Formats: sequence, structure tokens, C-alpha cells
Amino acid sequence: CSFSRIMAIRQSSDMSKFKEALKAAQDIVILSGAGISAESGIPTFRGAGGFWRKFQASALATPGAFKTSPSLVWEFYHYRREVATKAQPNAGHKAIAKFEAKYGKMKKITVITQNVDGLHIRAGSKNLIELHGNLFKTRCTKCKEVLTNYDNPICEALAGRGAPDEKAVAEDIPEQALPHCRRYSCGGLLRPHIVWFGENLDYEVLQRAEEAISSCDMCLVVGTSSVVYPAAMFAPQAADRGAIVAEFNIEPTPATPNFHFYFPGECGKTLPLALS
Ligand code: BV8
Ligand code: ZN
Repeated sequence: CSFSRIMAIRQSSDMSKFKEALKAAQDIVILSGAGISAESGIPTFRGAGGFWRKFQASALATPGAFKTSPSLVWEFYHYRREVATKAQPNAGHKAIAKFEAKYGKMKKITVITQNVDGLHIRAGSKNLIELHGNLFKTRCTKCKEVLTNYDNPICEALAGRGAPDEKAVAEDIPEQALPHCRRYSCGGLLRPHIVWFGENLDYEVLQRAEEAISSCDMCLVVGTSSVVYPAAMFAPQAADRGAIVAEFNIEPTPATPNFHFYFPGECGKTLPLALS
């Protein structure tokens, strides 16, 4: 069936056919990845932007890195909190939020994002699942309390730290100066409430995402390389179940042959056209 899929992809940039399908759809999932925030100036994981100092982002987004050097990992996340705070939701985030505001009563519309930058929230999306957590949430490593925290810097010791260039290396911040739990009986070290590589996703979050994916009749896959699991399975699963899947990406991905539509280009441009 991959031949017919490839043929389908050929005529897939047919926006009018896509819009007909979108109009008829009753239960839509929009799955986003780092590519939707690229036009807001937030580096994606792949490509040149995926580096901070001499590290690949994915090498720091691990429990092992945090155990070895909580100071280095907190500098990395402090830097990303600052970048995300300065960034603005772009036309892609806004097109999705507007679509939900306009059709959210007649259709079930769920945004599932792999991003942790919070830009879908700031764009106004309501029915949002943050698969991998959020830069502006902390979790206590001791009592597990999760709190939202927009303090910038999140602690005094991180003021002025986190610069991305290699020369910015300074001595480690002593652990007691890193963010700690405010509960007097606890005082545990805080970590970003983010799913790192090698960690399981939050059970409820995964349940909600799997429910949305298994009930949708249409799925848009936006700005993701579809290589990280379990998120990379969602759209192909929907396609296998007969849902209509449309991919918005500047280039095809390993998952593209599974899908019915593929719209090349920057999603800050293609999404407003597709969702208007
Ligand atoms: C799990 C938060 C069960 C962090 C993220 C070995 C040991 C342990 C685990 C594994 C292993 N091998 C494989 C695994 C599983 C692993 C995995 O899949 N690894 C990959 C690398 C193979 N997965 C996990 O560990 C997950 N947990 O499996 O638990 C388990 C438990 C123990 C042991 C085994 C299994 C947890 C994964 C979550 C990790 N956390 N984010 C943080 O942000 O700091 S993942 C992170 O990368 C993102 O959140 C996203 O999910 C992922 C991929 O990034 P994308 O969003 O796709 O972005 P990317 O840069 O890749 O691509 C951008 C795309 O946009 C490109 O296609 C580009 O063309 C496009 N684009 C660019 N600009 C635009 C655009 N498109 C449109 N418009 C534009 N303007
Ligand atoms: Zn605590």
C-alpha cells in the first residue's frame, strides 16, 4: 500500500482536498514538535541549533547528566527558560489556537505537543497536552511536588549564567545554591519537570494522548522529525487506523510515506493557509 500512499502524497499538496477533509473531520489531533517553535527563534533539536556549549541538547536532557552535574543541567535549562521567555508565539501557534477557538465547540480539537517552551499556552491553545513537560515547571526530587515557576532567574546563583558559548564555562554552582523545595519539611533539590531521554512519560499524560490519538479521525503532524518515541508512533498509529494524517514540515520525514497529505514549507506560513 506504500505505492498508493506515495501516489497519494504526490497529489497531497492539494490544499482544497485537505480543507474538504478538515471540514468533515469531527475529532482532530494536532501533534507538534520543535519545528513549530523554530520561527519563534527557539533552536530545534536537530540541526545546528541542537547544541549548547559543546553539548548536544539530548546529552544534557538525561537523568544521568543531572545526577553528574545538576549545576550544568540547571544552567542549560535556565538558558532555555530565558530563550523561551523572550520568544513569542508565531503564526503557526496562533493559527492552531484560532482554529480551536473557532471550531472547538463543533469539533473535538486536541493539541499534543512535544515542546516544553510553553508557546502553545501563550498563543491561547486550551485543550493542550504537554507530552514532555514544561520549562516553567519544577519537580522536587524528594517530595515530587510539581510547581509552576516563571522566576527568571529561578535562583540567585543562576543570574547571568547559562550562556551558550563554549567559553562561558565557569565553576559549578554548589548544590545548596541551586533551586530547592520550599516545603520546610522537605528542602529537596528541584529539577525541571521535563521528561528526559530514558525516562517514562507521565502516566496520565500518556493516557490522555493515547486516548486522543485513538479516537481522532484526523491528525496534523507539525514540525517534528518523528524519531523520538513514543511521540513518533502517534501519527502513524492514527494513519493505520484509517484517520487522515497531514504532515507540515520543511522536509519529508521517515514517517511521511504513512501519511495522506504532506505540505512542504515553514509551518508559520503553511498552517495559517491550511487552518483558515
Ligand atoms: C521512553 C524534553 C520508555 C527534553 C524530549 C535508549 C535508552 C533509553 C531510551 C531510549 C533508547 N533508545 C531509544 C529510546 C527511547 C527514546 C528515544 O526515542 N530516543 C530517540 C533519540 C531514538 N525515548 C525516550 O527516552 C522517551 N521515553 O521511551 O520511556 C523508556 C524508558 C527507559 C528506557 C527505554 C525506554 C522520552 C523521550 C522524551 C525526551 N524529551 N524533550 C527537553 O526538551 O529538554 S524529546 C525532544 O526531542 C523533543 O521534545 C521531541 O520530542 C524530540 C524530537 O524533537 P522534534 O520535536 O521532532 O524536533 P527535531 O529537532 O527532532 O525536528 C524538528 C523538525 O521540525 C524537523 O523535522 C524539521 O524539518 C522541522 N522544522 C524545522 N523548522 C520548521 C520545521 N517544520 C516546519 N516549519 C519550520 N519552520
Ligand atoms: Zn520537596
